[in-house]
Amino acid sequence: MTPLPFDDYHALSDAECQARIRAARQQLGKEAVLLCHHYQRADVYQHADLTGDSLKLSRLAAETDSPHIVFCGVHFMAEVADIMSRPEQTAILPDLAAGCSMADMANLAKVERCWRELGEALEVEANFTPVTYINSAADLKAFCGEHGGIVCTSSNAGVIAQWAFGRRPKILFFPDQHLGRWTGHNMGIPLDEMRVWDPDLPLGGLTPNAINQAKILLWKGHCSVHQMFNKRQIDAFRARHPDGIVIAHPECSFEVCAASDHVGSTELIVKTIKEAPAGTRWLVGTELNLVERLAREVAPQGKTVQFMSDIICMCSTMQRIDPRHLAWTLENLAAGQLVNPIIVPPHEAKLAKLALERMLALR
Ligand code: CIZ
Ligand code: SF4
Repeated sequence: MTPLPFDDYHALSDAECQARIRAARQQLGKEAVLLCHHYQRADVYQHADLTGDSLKLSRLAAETDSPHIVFCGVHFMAEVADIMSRPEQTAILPDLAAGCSMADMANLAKVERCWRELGEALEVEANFTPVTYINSAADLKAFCGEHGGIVCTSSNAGVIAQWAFGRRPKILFFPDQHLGRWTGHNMGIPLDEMRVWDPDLPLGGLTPNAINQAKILLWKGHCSVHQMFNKRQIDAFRARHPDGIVIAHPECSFEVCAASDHVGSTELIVKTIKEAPAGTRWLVGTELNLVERLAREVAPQGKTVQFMSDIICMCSTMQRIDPRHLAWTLENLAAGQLVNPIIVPPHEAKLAKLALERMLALR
């Protein structure tokens, strides 16, 4: 049997898609569990069994009995779900084009070259702990597993960095320079001891002396969504609403984080605003779908939630998981056809799991 072709779904109306998603889910029952990341669009999010950040979702997925984990998120998240779930479970990404532009800013060839070049400047395995943000491909997590390194998320980066410094005096942090810088800053590391490694320049654009003096090398990567926020937007909000509270994701620039009242992961942003006193007003620097959903949820308590940017910026890759792709995936599953499974090669999965488990052991 060949899978149902996606082309047949292009012409479906939104209402038809929604009805077909519901029918397929009914038919599948416990055969499939549907996970949705906080950044997922509302017309997909409404079908979620489980919601959360990438880490929470992977933990929850592994706890379910369902053989099929339909991950409405981006590629690296489905990889983590595959690695952390039981062998008989399969992670599925409804559209394989749902990548993460930040994760794509580092790849294994470039990280291996960086490691080699650092090895020419000093004894790299004795000096650097590699730390990868969870927003990275599985082979980079495996690299960390193999070289005494670890994975971090935006919720636990501080604890992870402490662990890393406990093992070796320096950190190579990839792929998000902003999360790395903010984490180092919170540990009291001066900005000039955190240097950007540009993977497109020889020796990262640094001198051996600069490398020797640095505590953290920050990979030159960033999130295209979170770079849309700036301090001018915060200043304008504070001028209009002196009692307003500003909360930002650590993928935002250092300037934005430093000008905010709170900085934290999506889980922290959601929790902080949900638990805040009635009547408070918030400016939020993270993805639009999350902010709009949160605004609707807390409006009945008289809380006002406003998006930080004046222009619309969504995670366009996450957005690719739309009702058409979801209907296509689920109807194929209901017909006994597996489409878009995400399978991390076993050798890579084993090393990546080592780096993930080192993280999970810490919290
Ligand atoms: O780890 C995640 O889910 C991401 C991408 C962000 C966050 O802060 O939760
Ligand atoms: Fe990647 Fe940015 Fe999208 Fe998060 S918001 S998944 S970091 S592109």
